[in-house]
Amino acid sequence: MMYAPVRYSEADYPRIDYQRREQFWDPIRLTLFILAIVAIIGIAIGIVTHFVVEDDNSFYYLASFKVTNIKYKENYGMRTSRDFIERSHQIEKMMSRIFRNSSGEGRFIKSHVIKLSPEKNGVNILMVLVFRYPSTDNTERIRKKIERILYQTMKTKQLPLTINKPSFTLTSIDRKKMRNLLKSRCGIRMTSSYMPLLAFSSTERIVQGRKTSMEGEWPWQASLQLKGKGHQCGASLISNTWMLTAAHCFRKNKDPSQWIVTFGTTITPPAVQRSVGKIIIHENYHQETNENDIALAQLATRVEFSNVVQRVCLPDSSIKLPPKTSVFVTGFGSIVDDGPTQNHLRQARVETISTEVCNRKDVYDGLVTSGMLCAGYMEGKIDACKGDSGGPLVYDNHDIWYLVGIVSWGQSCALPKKPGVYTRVSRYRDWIALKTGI
Ligand code: 4AZ
Repeated sequence: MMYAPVRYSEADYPRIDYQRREQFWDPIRLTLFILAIVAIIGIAIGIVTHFVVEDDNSFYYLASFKVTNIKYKENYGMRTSRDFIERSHQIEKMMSRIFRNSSGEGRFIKSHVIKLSPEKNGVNILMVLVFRYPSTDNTERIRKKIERILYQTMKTKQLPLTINKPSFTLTSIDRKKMRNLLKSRCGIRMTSSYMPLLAFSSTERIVQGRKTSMEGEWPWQASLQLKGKGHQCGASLISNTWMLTAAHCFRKNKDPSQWIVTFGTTITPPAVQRSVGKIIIHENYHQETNENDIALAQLATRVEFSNVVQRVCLPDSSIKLPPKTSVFVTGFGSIVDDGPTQNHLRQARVETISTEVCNRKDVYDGLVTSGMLCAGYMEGKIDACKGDSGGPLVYDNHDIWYLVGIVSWGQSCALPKKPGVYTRVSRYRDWIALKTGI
């Protein structure tokens, strides 16, 4: 069908104009317009994030004060003593109670007691406090705020410890100073104690563990590698030169010059690398029975402690972990029996199992001796495996981590009634002191 040709007249112009306007929103212009809107929203979010999140800075303070309602005990001088640990925990808990509610959501991060010293009619306490405030806030203003909160709480709340107000001093310190102060303490992670340990809910498969997500989560973990052959075993840093590992790691090669050590959550690239200067294998290590499966390796040059490299605490010989205590094993070992080494560090939560149960006929039938510790699950599924050997089994006592076991042996990995067997570190406390002076 044909139409008669259109005759344009003046009256038609508005229509043409209308059509032009419609064409303005052609696909290219529309895309550009949407992109511009997205960019504006992005920049706005960026600005907000910059002020709210990125600029959220940590502020460190050194607090010193006298507590008058307790008496000094000699063991307070020894940081690994039960007395020191219990008292420090009480003080840290009190600080958390004071600041967690009053200083605003998430402002108070953590506190650590550095030193307890004798004081006439009481005990002097030196501790660090970590807060997070936007960096637009100034150090002095925050210091005043902290003091105000503390004094207010002292007036209004019944605290377990009586703080002598005139003795209280609060000094702002920088991150480096704080790290130096905490250097004297072992088993501390520089991650917030609020960070969740997701291994509880993980479905990933050490065997059925999970990848550690944060650098510095297990800062004492080391990888022992043979030159040219790669990762062989795990190890744990116990001072700035000494590491604890399993004797069986050196079965094939005891020559220190053939070994290197790396730290960090990945083997490649490592955060820090060192040569090995010395290897000390327990004199009574028995390959056939796995007894005394413990060795020391000394780094050729010391490591600097940092957020990602830190030493773990050694437990007193008196430490007792009841059955079903929650502990963590970490390593670069395989995730299936006879599988390959993992480049990314993994962790798994396991539970201690009594030697009595572990020695049952249907479990290890008497093979577990007093220098060994069983951990895992009777139903299997979660366990250390090949390549995790020599690595740490650690216990968290109020945010301070202790090396309670060294991955040693087991029948295969994660089988029912065949839990992991670890060297019981507390049994070797004197041997370690004898060899290293630690
Ligand atoms: C190993 O071969 C090994 N399931 C280490 C740990 C365990 C088993 C074997 C524990 O090095």
